Amino acid sequence: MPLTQERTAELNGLCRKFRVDVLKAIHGIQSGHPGGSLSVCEILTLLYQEIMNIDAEKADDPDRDRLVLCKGHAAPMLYRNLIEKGFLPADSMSTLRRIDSILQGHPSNHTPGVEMPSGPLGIGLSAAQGMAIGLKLNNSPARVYAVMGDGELDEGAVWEAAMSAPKFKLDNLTAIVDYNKVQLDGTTEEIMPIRDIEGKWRAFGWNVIRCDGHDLSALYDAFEAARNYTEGPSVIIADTLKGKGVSFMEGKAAWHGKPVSDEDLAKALAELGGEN
Ligand SMILES: Cc1ncc(C[n+]2csc(CCOP(=O)(O)OP(=O)(O)O)c2C)c(N)n1
Repeated sequence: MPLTQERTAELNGLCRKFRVDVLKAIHGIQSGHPGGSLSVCEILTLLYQEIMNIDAEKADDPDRDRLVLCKGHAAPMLYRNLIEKGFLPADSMSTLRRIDSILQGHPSNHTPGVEMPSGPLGIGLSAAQGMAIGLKLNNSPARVYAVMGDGELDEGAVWEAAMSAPKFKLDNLTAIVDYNKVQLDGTTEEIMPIRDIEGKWRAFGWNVIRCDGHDLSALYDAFEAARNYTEGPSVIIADTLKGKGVSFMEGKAAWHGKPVSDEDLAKALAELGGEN
């Protein structure tokens, strides 16, 4: 069943609200990563608010779905989603990156709902693969999602995991590449050209699905296609825009990790639909 128009509109509304809250939190502490948090918004929101089988009341359910945010610097968007699902207190966004806060700059396993600490790029897919193997050994129906950045694909360890997941026929594992074509201080083309991104994953034995990573219904169909593929792991190459939703941040490496000033916040909120 495709996503209904009504539900798509609700989820788009949540995405707008989450973008506002994430920018406010980054502005509040004057540090963090706006660009990659905004580009992964629809991917994380659709997974957490619609697709994944998770419940804060049964946080230890062995059959819960798991998500590894391999690009850990986008933690604010993860936290905002976990708040919405009831894993974290509603007012916790304002504690982002503060000493003793449960919301650190990168995901920590002290934070309810976080399945895997991350920050160092390149390790998340291996962790997700381990979870997927364990779940299969236990005959669990749970699925594992690994959300990566395209700059992260520069890391060799990604390709070790990419090579072994098809060997273990991990049809319960879906990798998503937030393909925004920008990394920390330049474009992916400048820093380390990925060239044929689809062909590379295919050559490693993955089922490759390509879609617009800001179009919720296209993303939903991509996740359905991944669920229906039973020969092995799937990867969704989601075309996105770094800084999506805020015109002066879009496509700009400068907004990878940059504090949001008072003026920036005011302009961004005006574009995103004003106050929350
Ligand atoms: C092993 C490792 N090397 C370097 C960094 C520093 N770093 C943080 S984010 C980033 C760029 C990541 O680019 P991408 O994966 O495309 O993220 P996105 O554009 O989606 O934010 C780098 C180099 C890191 N976190 N880990």
